Amino acid sequence: MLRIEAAEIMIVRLPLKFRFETSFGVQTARTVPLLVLHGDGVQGVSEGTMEVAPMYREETLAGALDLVRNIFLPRILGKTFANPEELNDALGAFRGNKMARAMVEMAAWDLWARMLNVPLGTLLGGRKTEVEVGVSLGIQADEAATVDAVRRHVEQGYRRIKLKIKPGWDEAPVRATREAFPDIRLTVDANSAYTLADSVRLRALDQYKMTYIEQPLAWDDLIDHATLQSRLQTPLCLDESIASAADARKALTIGAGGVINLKVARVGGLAEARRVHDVAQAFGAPVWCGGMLEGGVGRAHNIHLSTLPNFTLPGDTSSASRYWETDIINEPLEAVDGLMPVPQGPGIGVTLNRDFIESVAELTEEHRP
Ligand code: OSB
Ligand code: MG
Repeated sequence: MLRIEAAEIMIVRLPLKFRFETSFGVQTARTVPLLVLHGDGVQGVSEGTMEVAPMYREETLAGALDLVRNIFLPRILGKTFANPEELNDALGAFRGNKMARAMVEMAAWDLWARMLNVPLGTLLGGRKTEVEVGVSLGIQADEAATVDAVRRHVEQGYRRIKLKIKPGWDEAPVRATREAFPDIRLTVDANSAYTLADSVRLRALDQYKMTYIEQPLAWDDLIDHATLQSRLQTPLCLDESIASAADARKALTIGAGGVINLKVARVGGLAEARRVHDVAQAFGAPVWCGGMLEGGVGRAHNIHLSTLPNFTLPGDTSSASRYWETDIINEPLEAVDGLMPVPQGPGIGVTLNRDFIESVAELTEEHRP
């Protein structure tokens, strides 16, 4: 049984080691919300991926924390559930707000796996002991800087290079990268910066033999992506537009893309992520695990999810040391030759670095029934 005795919310601000520019803005730090659920002498932990401002999708950190504190936690504190799915049902049948909900659900899964004394990936049905990973590289100053950044990461063994693009900065970095590295697995991510009116520009990318083009069109669109896909040879990969297994089914039914970037929080938690994984598998569409510049807790969750069988393309879960001088967990999460070891031990297999968290926390709260 899953008994929820108490909860903690913590917020830490972590400076990024690199400047991360995408079509929607520049990030130099992350504000990381953490949720710890306590029960029967065990603790389960999760990390929120919503940002302070709604640039990627519509959720905000403030809105999500308000929901977690005032709606979700009161429904589970002091209560007992048969499993994480039953706990998720108790959160209520609300609209949207998947990232807020995922925070609670993911902590419950970690707690559950620790109570059962099994790795989270195993509990979800995954088998791998290491997962293939690539990197997501932000927009660089020019072609030379792009090729330099690509070279550094290819040399480290990353299995796929993803370049962020935007209108006016698309074919140039792709061409330069392809010329320097004819054989690497290459992709681009536009984070919704284009419209159907850009079809011809996007078609120019077909010649660079990329594995996929990620989320070229609007964050909430499927229909235009299907139209665009009919005009391109390169498969489209959907990120922002997939918020549920139903979205995945609809997208794959209408041919809005051939690949799904699966982010747990975006779809509302691990159980729904597994359903997205299963739908894609039924359609013969590969999935890979996306990243949101997570700290060690979110990163560990991502690695465990990636052990499921239809994660057949390298994910974005690159080494923690790329991002942070000091992480929020005690264990290193480092890829070797593009393979990220799955942390063993119960649950997500990592532990909070409480001393570090306390030293940089902007907020810590305890909630009891
Ligand atoms: O679109 O995949 C994305 C980061 C923040 C928001 C959206 C995205 C990303 C990344 C970074 O691409 C992936 C990572 O290294 O965690
Ligand atoms: Mg993306």
